[in-house]
Amino acid sequence: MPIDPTQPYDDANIFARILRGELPSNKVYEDDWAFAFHDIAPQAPVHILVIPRGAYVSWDDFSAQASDPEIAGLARAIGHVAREAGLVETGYRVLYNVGTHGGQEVPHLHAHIFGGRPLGRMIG
Ligand code: IU
Repeated sequence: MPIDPTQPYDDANIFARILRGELPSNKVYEDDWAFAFHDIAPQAPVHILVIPRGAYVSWDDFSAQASDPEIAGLARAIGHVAREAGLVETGYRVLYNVGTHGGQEVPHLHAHIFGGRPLGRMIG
């Protein structure tokens, strides 16, 4: 069920619980700004989610309210994870779903990294 991106941040959302270590995940990377793990239902041979440590519902509040170091930290983590996954030579896709029309289902900002096969013009 897609979320309303203007809803207040819910500290009990599943990715917040993964960040706090209350739920398991297949972690690939973490640093001061971001945490990355394999998507539980991969849509490509490589499908990794990268999330900020901060409490942001979507790209909307993150882009408006996050500090420059938080934004840079997430961007650098995405690039690092893609390089470590061996995706640079063949290329990859970074995608943020936002809100209802974007099909966002989990109300903690997450970047999808897709790779490992030709992705075509769009996913979704
Ligand atoms: P979306 O952008 O909110 O639509 O994507 C949510 C993603 O989170 C989706 O690809 C799910 O497979 C993935 N996911 C997950 O990896 N682990 C979970 O426990 C849940 C969703 I719930």
